[in-house]
Amino acid sequence: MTRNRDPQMNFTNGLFQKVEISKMLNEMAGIAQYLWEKGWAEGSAGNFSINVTGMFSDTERDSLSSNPVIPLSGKYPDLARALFLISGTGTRMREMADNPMGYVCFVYVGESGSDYHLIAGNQDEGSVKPTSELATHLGIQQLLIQQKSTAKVVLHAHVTELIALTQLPAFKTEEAINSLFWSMHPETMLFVPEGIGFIPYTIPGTETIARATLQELGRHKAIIWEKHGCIAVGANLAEAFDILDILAKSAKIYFLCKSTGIDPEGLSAAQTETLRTYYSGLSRGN
Ligand code: 2HA
Ligand code: ZN
Repeated sequence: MTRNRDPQMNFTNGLFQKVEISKMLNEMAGIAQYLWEKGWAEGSAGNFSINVTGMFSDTERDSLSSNPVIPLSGKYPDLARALFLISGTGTRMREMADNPMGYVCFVYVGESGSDYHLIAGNQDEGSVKPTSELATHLGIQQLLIQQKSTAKVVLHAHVTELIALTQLPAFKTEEAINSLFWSMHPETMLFVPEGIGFIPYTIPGTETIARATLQELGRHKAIIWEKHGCIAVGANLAEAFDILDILAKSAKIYFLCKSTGIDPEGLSAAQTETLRTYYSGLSRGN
């Protein structure tokens, strides 16, 4: 029998035994299943990151420094010694739904903010590396910290209905696409009163898309990447998912109406503004 000679390795394994983390794995499995069923996670599409720094003590996190170190392409000084649970690159959401631990990894950012220690979820089955959109996730996570946001989760998915909207010339501006959302489904005003940010087509996974996304996320909690997909932030996975779901519903209503050959009526600009005033007096979820 092999003996555990390295107490730090013990804790590394213990990461997944934390009650909060096992609850989170259950939530991940549920959301991964929804993303797959909705058709928003074809192949290995979709990814997420969760800031779990607060769930571990400084000592526990520091002990993770014994894990392999990997340089980052950017520098994230505000993420120094922060810990994230991140979906693995090449991960199929439909597989994650059955075995969340096998398709996630922990990313522990080093002191300098320019490298990280990798702890794969399923160490028995080889290492899981973080999503190809890591730069975007870390950039957003850093912004959330700078903004003292309560959001801990960044979720990316290929929401079919929203991608389809970005294929239509009429909806390629932030103003046009938000007017559509609010006018097709009034509840989008409750979930995203500030509207979504619109980012013209850029190659996925690049620093360029990460930078453009950051600029927009200063003012929005959801972003659409033209002809690619969306990003939403939330206090937890369910909250980020809800935002995408409600926006998708709005887009779906539009397409359903159009499929009859008749243009939808929508809310008028005046009705939308009255709704904005009404909802701004209510807390979300009412
Ligand atoms: O995770 O969706 O944008 C794969 C992707 C890349
Ligand atoms: Zn994508």
